[in-house]
Amino acid sequence: MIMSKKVLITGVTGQDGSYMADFLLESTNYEIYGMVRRASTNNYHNIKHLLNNNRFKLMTGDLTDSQSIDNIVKEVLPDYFINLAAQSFVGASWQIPEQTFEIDAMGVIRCLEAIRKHAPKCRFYNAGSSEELGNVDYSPQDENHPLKPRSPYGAAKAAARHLVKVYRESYDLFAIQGLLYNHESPRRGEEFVTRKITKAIARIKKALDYGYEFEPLELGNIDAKRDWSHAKDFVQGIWTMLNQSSPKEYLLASGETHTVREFVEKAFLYAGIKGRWVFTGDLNNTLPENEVFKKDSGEILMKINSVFYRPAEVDLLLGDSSKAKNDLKWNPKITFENLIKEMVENDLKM
Ligand code: NAP
Ligand code: G4F
Repeated sequence: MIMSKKVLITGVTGQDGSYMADFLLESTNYEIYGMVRRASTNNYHNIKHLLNNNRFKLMTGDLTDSQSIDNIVKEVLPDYFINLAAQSFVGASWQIPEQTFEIDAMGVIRCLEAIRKHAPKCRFYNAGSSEELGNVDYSPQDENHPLKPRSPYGAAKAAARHLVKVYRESYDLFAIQGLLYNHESPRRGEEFVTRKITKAIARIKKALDYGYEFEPLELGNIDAKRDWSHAKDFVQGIWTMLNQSSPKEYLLASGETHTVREFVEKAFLYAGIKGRWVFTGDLNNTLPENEVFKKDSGEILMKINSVFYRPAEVDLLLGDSSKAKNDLKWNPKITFENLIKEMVENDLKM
């Protein structure tokens, strides 16, 4: 009897993990093992549609607990181990730097050790980030750009990149860390800027439609530039990376960069709300915190709150994914505009 292959996905309750599970259940006949950590309240909203699928099984483990990772790998003996779990919010990584490093760097050692001991033929993917490049030297960035992180999160992911390489070279493991730029979707966590914007727009739209007062959306640095894509396109890229003949690492990005400001304008427009940028108060006062986005009728839609500024910022991200496109035939389909439309429409429906 031919045994079905087994894929272990950590971070399955998150954005990428849940799309990866969807994609593999649809496009393969493999058994999918999703690792979840114990939580006091239910956080299965991204995977509730999978819970009755008999090829989808949940395993309890935690990247901070080596015994649990070891046990899961020993029991499942996966053919693929896709590590998407992380403390993934850059902003929080200054408040919880130790926990961020514990999960995002030490957690990767725990995965690699378990694979080395129990499943050395398993193909391992670790989720790398454009945050590792940080204060960039040139644009667009490519796979050769030096690691220059600006946050505890970026530093932890950079450490993980070195660890993956060390284990690959020391033990001949198929272990890679992709270099992925920002990717979003209706399943994006609510504190990340794109989803924070689309959630707030849905709230504001309702208030405008019913004629009641509302609090504006509050953001930090709206001039930061990001290279945004759709998470669905990226999980396919990750899977292609894992199925090459040899373990090579690739950069996935859209090749376009946009400011947070642009995202705000377009997202409001897609919700049917027209706004414009205005400085409030004294005419000479062009400090960022004095700029607002408002309707001609006077309602303030968005204002700056310095609480959301970071101790150090990555000002510009723009990736060149031509290697992935040429070698892997990776072909992302969802445009920046369609990504925003989908996110706005989803939040308006909720
Ligand atoms: P996400 O939605 O925040 O999901 C993170 C997942 O990690 C959640 O399922 C979370 O579980 C789990 N997790 C957190 N700490 C854990 C621990 N100690 N043990 C086990 N599981 C834990 O993140 P995402 O956007 O899908 O990103 C997936 C991966 O790609 C992350 O590693 C992220 O750093 C990286 N990345 C993301 C982007 C992007 O733009 N989205 C770009 C580059 C790299 P709970 O539900 O229990 O919290
Ligand atoms: O949406 P963000 O929090 O994403 P960030 O920091 O770029 O990190 C995301 O992408 C990385 C890949 O580059 C991933 F590795 C990481 O896991 C995560 O998925 O912030 C985007 C930009 C930043 O410049 C931030 O300063 O938006 C700016 N921003 C302005 N106001 C804000 C806000 N970000 C958040 N979250 N909230 C604000 O109010």
